Amino acid sequence: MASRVVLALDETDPVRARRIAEEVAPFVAAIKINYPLVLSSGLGIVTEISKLAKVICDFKVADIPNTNRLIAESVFGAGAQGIIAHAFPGPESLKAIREVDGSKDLFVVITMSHPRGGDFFDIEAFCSLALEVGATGVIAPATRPEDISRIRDLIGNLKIMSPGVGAQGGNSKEALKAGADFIIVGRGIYLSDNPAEAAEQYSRDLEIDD
Ligand code: NUP
Repeated sequence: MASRVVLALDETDPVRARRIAEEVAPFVAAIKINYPLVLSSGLGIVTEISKLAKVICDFKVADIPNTNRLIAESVFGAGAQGIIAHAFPGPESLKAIREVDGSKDLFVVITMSHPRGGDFFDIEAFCSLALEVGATGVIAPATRPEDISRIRDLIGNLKIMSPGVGAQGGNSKEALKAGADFIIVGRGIYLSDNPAEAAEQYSRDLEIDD
């Protein structure tokens, strides 16, 4: 059975983060690493964890094409399989990431999961941008399944990864029913007493045939 769960490893203690990654890796499709862990532990943590699981760097890259390219070179060079970028800087900024290494995964943020997190995001324009640049997939909020459904209709078969499950109030099954391929869970796993068990439980709840 393939897991549809992505761990958001926002644990800032590198020792704990390494231990959680080792325990949880067998039960997740990927481990998402964001600024809190890299700022506390250095980019080397991406290399270490990418030996245990597929790593997606959630750096919400949002710069001019040249800077996006430099960031993507570092991230992919460190061993990450994927990167998350913002859409609003436009097609050239996203294409610059794609051109670093077309075999890596690029996920584009369409709208965000927190309260009023969608106020400044243009779902339709960002979905067409994700298609135009050949993104692997998009980030869409489990806290607003109605947005996931709308995004699914706009992006065809691009992958949808949905954060906001658990601590932010979103429901994993609702997100999948609305069209998500993967759910992203952070605190619901890494703050639990038994992260491996929590990850396995989230994963089992969403079981699908390979
Ligand atoms: O819209 C978004 N919402 C969100 O929570 C886009 C994201 N990338 N995230 C990230 O997902 C957030 O930065 C964190 O790393 C993770 C959710 O963590 P948690 O709320 O499950 O602890």
